[in-house]
Amino acid sequence: MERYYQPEIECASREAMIEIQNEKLVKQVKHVWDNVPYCRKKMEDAGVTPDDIKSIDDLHKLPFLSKADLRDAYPYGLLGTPLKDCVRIQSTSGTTGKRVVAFYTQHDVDLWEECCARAIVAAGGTNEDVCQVSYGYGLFTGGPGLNGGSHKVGCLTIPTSSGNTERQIMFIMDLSATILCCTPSYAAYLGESMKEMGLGPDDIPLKAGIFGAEAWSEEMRQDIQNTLGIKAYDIYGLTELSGPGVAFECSAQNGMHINEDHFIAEIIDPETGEVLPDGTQGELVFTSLDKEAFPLLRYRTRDVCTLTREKCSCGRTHVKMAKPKGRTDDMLIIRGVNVFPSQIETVLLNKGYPANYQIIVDRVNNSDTLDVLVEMTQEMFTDNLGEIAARQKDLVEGLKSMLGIKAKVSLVAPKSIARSEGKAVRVIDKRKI
Ligand code: DLL
Repeated sequence: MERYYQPEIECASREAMIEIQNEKLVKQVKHVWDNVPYCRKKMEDAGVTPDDIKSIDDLHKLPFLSKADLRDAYPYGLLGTPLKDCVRIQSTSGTTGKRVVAFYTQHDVDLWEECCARAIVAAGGTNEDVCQVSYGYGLFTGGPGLNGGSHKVGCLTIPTSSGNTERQIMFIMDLSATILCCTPSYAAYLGESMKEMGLGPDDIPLKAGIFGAEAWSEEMRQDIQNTLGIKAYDIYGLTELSGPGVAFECSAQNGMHINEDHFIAEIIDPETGEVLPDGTQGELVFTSLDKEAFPLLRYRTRDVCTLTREKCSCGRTHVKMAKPKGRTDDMLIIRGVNVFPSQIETVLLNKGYPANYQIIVDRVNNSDTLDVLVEMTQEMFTDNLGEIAARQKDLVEGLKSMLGIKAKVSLVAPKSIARSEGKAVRVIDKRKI
């Protein structure tokens, strides 16, 4: 039987949800206008005042907020409350530019943890579960978010944080962890390490995993599920909006319910900014409805995906987002063709390779090159050059039919590509160096 953390909200009728959103949006726009001069100026420039926003139908009138705005306003420019009312910050890694620092009041932390609790219950979690949180703790939101959610559900929480794989496995086995929370790439690595220790799916006490923070394919889900003997659920979020738990998967495992009582989602054309209908692929934009300290209106995530309102078998009514295909800024343009790393992953996993690969893009003689390093499994590993050549040819053909362009494939020895304990770095774009 499907269980919910907050059934009255998670299964609310569409009409009830629209009413909640209308009321919260009007209040939130006024909050931003009154307390965030940076955004008030943007609204004034766009010729909009809070009086123009009477319901969610007026959302499109508000200007977008982008990562560039967050950088401009760093560190305090988007604060919606006095600093003395804030109790926490979290921050992004800043690998693609200046760090984003997000602020939280206690109310904001509570909402965030509630969203994570919904995700844990949707994955079957109860107060009888032992939940191992192997996302990094610290400035990254993964550890703190799932930790808070796990407490709210009443699970026994094991805050291992990321890394130290042997210790992770020791805790899973000794304390009979039933739920594992970490990035999918780390889950795959834990699975690989357990297999090497002779542990099969039936020996591992885990029953569910809550994996997110990076794009992962359906094929990778199957792989992790089979190795660990669990159901693997996707979870999505970003620091700017709180962290994990903006959206999460249910028993249907085919898309993530967005916590619509806290976040309104829109899909836009990244070029024109036009709002696109459900089912159309575009850039995901979020409006946070009741965050106090960091209240973002129409924030452009740069994540590419689709939304659907089809009835879900789990009984939840919130809109679902498909697995993000990647980010508009992750999208590689190779010889004019758009390539998402997740498409490459799909080809590799479908052909029985592990999710250990590296994509190297370069420009040689004014032409883009795409090199894919693919790790062989121990069973495939051979010194028979003919066999390797045949495998490489098969992969080149598979990639050509998925991407429409030719890639060079190199098969490499098992364990030769560095494993990640957090978000995996799959792409090296030398054109940018
Ligand atoms: O990654 C929050 C998080 C932690 C989500 C743990 C899930 C689990 P940031 O570091 O700010 O926050 O990175 C946010 O990561 O815009 C997406 O591009 C990507 N991302 C997050 N979850 C998913 C997912 C956390 N399930 C950025 N699938 C987002 C694909 C994801 N991409």
